[in-house]
Amino acid sequence: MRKLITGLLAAVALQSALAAPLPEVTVYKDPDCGCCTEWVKHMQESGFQVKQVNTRAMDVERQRFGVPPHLASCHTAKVGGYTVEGHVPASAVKKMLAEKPSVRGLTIPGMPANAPGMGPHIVGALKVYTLPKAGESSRLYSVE
Ligand SMILES: [Cu+2]
Repeated sequence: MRKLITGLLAAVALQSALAAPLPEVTVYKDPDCGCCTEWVKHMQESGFQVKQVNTRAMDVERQRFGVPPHLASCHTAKVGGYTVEGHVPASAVKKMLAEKPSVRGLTIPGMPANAPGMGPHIVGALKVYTLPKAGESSRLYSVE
């Protein structure tokens, strides 16, 4: 019985965590980047409020947010204290916000054709990696 109650309480806690309002996303991107704008639309359609910051110095922003060149993509976002690099699907961002992993954030390095904002998202074929904290290494976070 106690197990059942604990389980129910956990379910309720998870549900209220999921129902919590999504934090605002701030996206740093080049003003001429078309796929970056498409990713912004994807995030908005997934329920996020998105603030856009146009800049011609993305390499400076990436350095500021701790994104190493080999994990870099076209735009960098901040959400809930995490950094999100590139065309990471909203589903993975929501998973991270719910799970609160001890990482700097998430990335999809480069610009794969099947990622949201690039082309049709082939669900189950998109690998999302962690943006590691200093001294740690990147690992696979989820397949979306
Ligand atoms: Cu892109």
